[in-house]
Amino acid sequence: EKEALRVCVTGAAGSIGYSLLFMIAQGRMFGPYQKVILHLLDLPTMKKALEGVKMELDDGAFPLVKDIICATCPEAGFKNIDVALLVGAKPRGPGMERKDLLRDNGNIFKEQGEALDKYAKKTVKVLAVGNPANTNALIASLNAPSIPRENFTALTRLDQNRAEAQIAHKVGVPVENVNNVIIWGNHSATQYPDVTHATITDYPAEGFVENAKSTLCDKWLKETFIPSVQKRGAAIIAARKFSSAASAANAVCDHIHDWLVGTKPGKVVSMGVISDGNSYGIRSGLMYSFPVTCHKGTWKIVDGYKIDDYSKEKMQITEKELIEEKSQAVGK
Ligand code: NAX
Repeated sequence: EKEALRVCVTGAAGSIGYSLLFMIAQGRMFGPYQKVILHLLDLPTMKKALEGVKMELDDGAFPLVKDIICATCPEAGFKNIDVALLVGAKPRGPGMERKDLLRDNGNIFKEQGEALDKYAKKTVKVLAVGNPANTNALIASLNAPSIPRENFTALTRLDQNRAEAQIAHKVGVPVENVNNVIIWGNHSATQYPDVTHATITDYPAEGFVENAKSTLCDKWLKETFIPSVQKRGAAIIAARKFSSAASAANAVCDHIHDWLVGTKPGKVVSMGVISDGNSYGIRSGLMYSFPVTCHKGTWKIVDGYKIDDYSKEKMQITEKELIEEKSQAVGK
């Protein structure tokens, strides 16, 4: 039997945590044979609520869950963990500016980076979900110098899933037939959802390629598709009065599954990863979302896509925002 993986979910008493923990327990993240020890981390004020979540997880009688640990400090939460899902963050309150959020959550991710450095396994795989996710991942990484920078990532898979679903609806194919839509840059309204390199397979009718081309016309892509992917989070809040939770948890499972297990041949996914300065002209040292392929816990940026002028401009707008966030967060 494989050894159980220790997986920490921060913000485990929050909305995303509530969906995510059950998906992990069901095997959605690591497959049907991999046992897990769940570390539930939240603030001390949420101690009681955490115990409630643990009670419900117990009541699921999940064969894959070997143990559940409730923690209200990063030491206990991160002790010896293999995977860190950094969901817990302060939500943006009324009247709060993006830079206030950056400061408050920056402090959380600094503290968590330091704690990962001290207590987690050196091979720990880290995913930042709490916003601003990209810069939070970067801050955590900078504060965990003994863990490879490649082990820190940010979630843009929800954006990719949203984009692929919208394309599938528009052209009328099952969603699994749409692949390789790329999310470039920041998980924010400046992100660039790019269909230039996407593929749509198994057209339902002859001549569908032509139909798809006219359906996915430039005007629709630029004026409807791109803004609606960029603002999908806000649309969910407007409709549900709460931010995306189950769809975010689902995307977290996709991200970690593909990273640890590997992407299928020919399949490209988007992840916020550290830029190396050699890819698509993006400045090095930013946590930028790129197209990647993964193999057993490693990722590689897919090189060689031809970038047109429109895409280049969009990729630079979101790069600029990440440079600004970085300079506010770490002063460089
Ligand atoms: P909730 O407010 O429901 O839950 C957050 C939980 O985090 C709370 O239980 C809180 O006590 C806890 N928390 C706060 N500070 C903590 C700390 N220092 N250590 C441990 N726990 C802490 O928010 P939820 O809806 O679950 O969303 C969580 C985060 O995900 C938010 O920052 C949100 O903006 C972000 N999102 C990111 C997405 C992405 O694609 N990257 C999409 C979904 C979501 O909007």
